[in-house]
This record gives sequence, C-alpha cells and structure tokens, in this order.
Amino acid sequence: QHSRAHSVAVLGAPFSKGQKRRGVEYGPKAIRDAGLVERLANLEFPVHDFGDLSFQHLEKDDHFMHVPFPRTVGRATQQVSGAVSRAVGAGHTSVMLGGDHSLAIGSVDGHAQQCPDLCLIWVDAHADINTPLTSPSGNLHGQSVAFMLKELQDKMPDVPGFSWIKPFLSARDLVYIGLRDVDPGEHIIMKNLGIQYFSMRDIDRLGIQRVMEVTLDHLLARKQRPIHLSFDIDAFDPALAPATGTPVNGGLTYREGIYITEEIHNTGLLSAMDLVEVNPLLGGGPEAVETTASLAVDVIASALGQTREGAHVTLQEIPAPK
Ligand code: B3U
Ligand code: MN
Ligand code: MN
Repeated sequence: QHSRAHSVAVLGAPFSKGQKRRGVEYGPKAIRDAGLVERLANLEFPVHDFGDLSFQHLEKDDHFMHVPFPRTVGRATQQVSGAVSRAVGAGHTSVMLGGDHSLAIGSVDGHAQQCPDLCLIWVDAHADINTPLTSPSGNLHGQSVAFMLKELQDKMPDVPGFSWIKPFLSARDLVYIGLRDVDPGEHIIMKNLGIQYFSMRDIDRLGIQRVMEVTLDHLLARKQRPIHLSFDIDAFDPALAPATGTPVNGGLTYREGIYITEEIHNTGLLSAMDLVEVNPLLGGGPEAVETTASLAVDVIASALGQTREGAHVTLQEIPAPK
C-alpha cells in the first residue's frame, strides 16, 4: 500500500521564540541549502515549496509565569496551523521546516483540522510534554504536546496567546521514540496518561525493528488512519546532529533514524511531518551545520519514500543493448 504520486508541500517556519537561543529561525534555510527540494524532485510526486511563513515579534509580550514570549508563540503557532490545514486540505503531504518545536502545536493542530482521526509519532530526545506548571525552563518548545492532549486540559492554565487552540489529541494516539532527557513532571504525565513511549534504553533492549512494529501496531491496529510525524533533529546522537539547541548524548544512530522513517513511509499513511530544531548558529562551524542539515534532508526524503534498496518506479525493465 505504498502511496505514491501524491504531492508534497514544503512550508518554512523561521521561528525561535519557543526557546531562548538564537539561530533556530535559520533552520529552514539550512535545510533548503542542503538540497531538500532537489532531493525530493528525485521521488515520484510534485513538490511545491511554499516558501517561508513570516512571523511578527509582538512588542508587548510579558512573561506568563516563567514562560517567555507566550503571545508571540501563540500567534506563530496559529499561523502555522492555518498554513498546514490549507496544505493538507489541498491534498498535499505537508512538510513543515522549523524553527523550534513549539511550532508543532500549530502543525499538528492544522493537520488535525483536516484529519481529526490522525495519530502522532514524536521522535525526540525530549518529551515536550511539560505544562507551564511542570516546566523547569518555561520554554514553550518543551510544552508542545501538553497543548494538544485532551487528557491534560484541566492541568493547563490559560496561557495568553493560546486561546485559539482546543485540545484535539487523545493520549493513546501518541507514541514517543528516542527519549533520554525527560523531566520529573513529564514522567508523571506520561505514566498517568499511559502514553506509549520508547526511550533510548527501550531501543537498546528491543531493537528499532521491534520498536517500530509495536509503535505502528499501537497506533494502527484498530484502524488505518493518517500519521503525523514530528521529528526533532536532537533525537539523533549529537555526533550526527551537532547543530541543535539541546543536544543529549546517546541518541539515535543514522540507521535507526532512517529505519523509523522508512517504516512510516511503508504504511502509506504519512499525511504531514515536521523537521525541527536545526540551529545553524550552533554545533561549532559550517561543517557541523552541513552534517546536521543534510541529515534532516535524509530524514525527510526517507519519510517520503526514498529507499536504501533503490527504487524502480520509472525504470520498469533492465536496459538491454539493441
Ligand atoms: N525538558 C526541558 C528541556 C527541553 C525540552 N525540549 C528541549 N529541551 N529541546 C524543557 O525545557 O522543557
Ligand atoms: Mn522537541
Ligand atoms: Mn528535543
């Protein structure tokens, strides 16, 4: 059931106010410069690059508790939601390039407006499920999932800028892969809500093949439904993805990461994805940035059907001399 001849929409989201480090707003440019569109053109579907969204930084945007830039982030995520909703509604597979991971609030919400029965695979070193009351940093990129979950509704304060969003996702429709830096409050939330997750330790024990089998079974066994993949580049080991804001040792290998996206592609159900947290000002120089950005391109291309065994979609026969 490999889907093909579907079109892809690339949406750049140069935004960084979900955290405190400069530079992640240049992520979309770095990923495009690493050859994203050219690589996707090798696959079997039309690619529409819709360019970058433009975000305003609001002048009056006081902290809410210890959460910085709440209205600016709320506004940006609302814009992303609209853009992703339009892209998916027009029949495209949406590819959102971040920017920091707070943008996923908008991306998954916009996707869910078109596909209310979607499920979410969150590949990340972090769970990004803090509420403003559990967050040690206040940063909204560590709280994205909390805004989505219906089960957390009564644990969420009214954050200014976010009144537009209504929780739309059930805890059972989410799986995490790659976790290795989880805050105490996040751990309680995941345990309390019975969220399915695979930490790096689980990957060590089970192997990535079994992890993907259980992930897809958990999400799809009852019924086939659209998949949203939210991929934080810091899920990879810092040796492979140094240009990111919060690298954590002991991450995914290249092969584990690509296996994840290959398996998701093979379901034929990928409907939207995010690639976030590439920060070209970090990592220690141009080589580190190039490594990280070209890894991001590999992840996206593989999720959209680039295979390691070689494709044979246009070439139907072995060429023979006349
Ligand atoms: N869990 C911490 C750290 C963090 C989350 N996401 C990233 N870092 N990239 C927090 O701030 O919520
Ligand atoms: Mn993240
Ligand atoms: Mn992360």
